Amino acid sequence: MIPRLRFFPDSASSISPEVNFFFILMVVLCTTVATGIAVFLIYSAIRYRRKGENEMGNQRRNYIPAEAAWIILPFFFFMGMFAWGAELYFEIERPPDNTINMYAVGRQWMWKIQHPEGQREINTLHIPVGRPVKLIMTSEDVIHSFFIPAFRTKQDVLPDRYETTWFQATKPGKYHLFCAEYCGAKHSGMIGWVYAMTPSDY
Ligand SMILES: [Cu+2]
Repeated sequence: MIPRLRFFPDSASSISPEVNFFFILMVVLCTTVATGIAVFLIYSAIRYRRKGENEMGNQRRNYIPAEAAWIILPFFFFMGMFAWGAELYFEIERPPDNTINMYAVGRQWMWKIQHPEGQREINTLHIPVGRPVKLIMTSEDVIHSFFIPAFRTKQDVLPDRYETTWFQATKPGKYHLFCAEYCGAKHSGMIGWVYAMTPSDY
């Protein structure tokens, strides 16, 4: 049987639907504009090609409406995308006030997690669904990156400083946790699981 082709990882956090939507919009908009330019370029090259030895170019200068249109329209489209992207970025970067704070330390080659109640775990992270969780992270050695694709969250983790990230799981399940910054020989083994649990199980 052919496995079903999947374009997106699971979508399981409060921000992931908007990130998906924004991503699709960017792809559609950029593909449309790039295709439009390519088609117009090819059409013009054929339509206005030099047809004989003696043919001289006939330049039309300063056709203001067309020039204004291709400056102003894309400007508003792309500024709109920028504004939306910035708004989404702030939402992703700024944790809400009522987070559960946990600690994560990256080292070659594992993730060490500590819960506020003191429990520790390695390469696994258990969180309750429906509550925002903030991770306060650092690294013991080199740069790592804490990446949970299903939550659409990725944060570089640096030695000698603290980084934070936050997420709120919306669906119970088991999700991949990766290190997304090449950090040495066993970088590919620096993986784990996030268990999003119903509050009663948690
Ligand atoms: Cu790493």
